[in-house]
Amino acid sequence: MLKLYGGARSRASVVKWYLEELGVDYEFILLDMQAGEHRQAPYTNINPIGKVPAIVDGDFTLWESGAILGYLAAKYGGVSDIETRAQLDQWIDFANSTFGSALAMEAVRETAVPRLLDSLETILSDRDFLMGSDFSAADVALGAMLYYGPLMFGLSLEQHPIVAQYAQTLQARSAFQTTFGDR
Ligand SMILES: N[C@@H](CCC(=O)N[C@@H](CS)C(=O)NCC(=O)O)C(=O)O
Repeated sequence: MLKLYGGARSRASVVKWYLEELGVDYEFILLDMQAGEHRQAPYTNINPIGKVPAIVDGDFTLWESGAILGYLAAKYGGVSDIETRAQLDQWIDFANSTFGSALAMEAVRETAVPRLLDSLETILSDRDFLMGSDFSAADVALGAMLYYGPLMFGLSLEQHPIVAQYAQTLQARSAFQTTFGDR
């Protein structure tokens, strides 16, 4: 069975959400991050960088939540063509890197985040999900940022009602509720 390694409130939840969406059987292995289990062997044999999440799927090991989402989409989510996979990676990179960095970096947050939200407001005005009419791993990556943003960085979606509605729709999904609902 696929093993997902994470900490009690960690980005492993992003991967957990998508595994729940896909209905893939998995075992969640909770590391005691307070005790530094993620920075010691045996976990560093799985992720030598010492961060979570990571997965072990049979003989295959992978870390970085974005890479894991792309892998799961290809292996269990029916994404088989190169172009679709590339567009998925584009959105996952956008969420985790471009949007995530803008949110996390205080020096640019106030200017960069509204600009990105303006673009998303336009993009999401003609589609339900980032990849079009179907929910995908891209929505997990961005949806997680739109969930963590208000909690951790004071992100407000008040000026961006389409993005706010998109975030609400994602958070109403049962797989999201199963993953984040008890927080
Ligand atoms: N870009 C990475 C971020 C991984 C990351 O920073 N994880 C945090 C937990 S949310 C971590 O392992 N922190 C422990 C540490 O840095 O010691 C991903 O999305 O997988």
